[in-house]
Amino acid sequence: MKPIFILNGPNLNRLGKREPEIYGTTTLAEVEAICFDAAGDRPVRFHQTNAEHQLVDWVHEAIDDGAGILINPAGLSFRSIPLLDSLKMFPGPILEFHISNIHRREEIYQHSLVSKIATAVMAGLGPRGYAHGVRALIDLIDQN
Ligand code: DHK
Repeated sequence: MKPIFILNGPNLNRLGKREPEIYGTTTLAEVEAICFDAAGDRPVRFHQTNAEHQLVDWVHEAIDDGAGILINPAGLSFRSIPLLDSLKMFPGPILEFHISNIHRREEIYQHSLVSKIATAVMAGLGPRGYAHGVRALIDLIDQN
């Protein structure tokens, strides 16, 4: 069974301490455990990086190996053409996930380039919302 790729962008390694009023107090390690639990017997590759090129490299791995991608591009959502171009090559479902509701935040956070290619977008469910994202992605995979 092909794995799902759960990819997280810059600053998400600081979850739990980073602006808890926006992102909550759940740590990235706890988010990872939530994702593995929600995935059941579906294999998971869970990554976080602060580097754009590393995120692109993981998307390339998913192109060759992955059944689906759940991605929180974080700040790379809004300006990264290399990330958008890599996602365009992915043949399976892509679920874009944001912990916060980016549409009611500052203007700079309201126009995601990734949304132009994502199969579905989730935003505002908080860090525990990753579980819903994983289950929704698996459902999209099973529909294919
Ligand atoms: C996370 C970030 O780091 C921000 O740059 C995005 C996103 C929002 C989130 O809500 O998960 O704007």
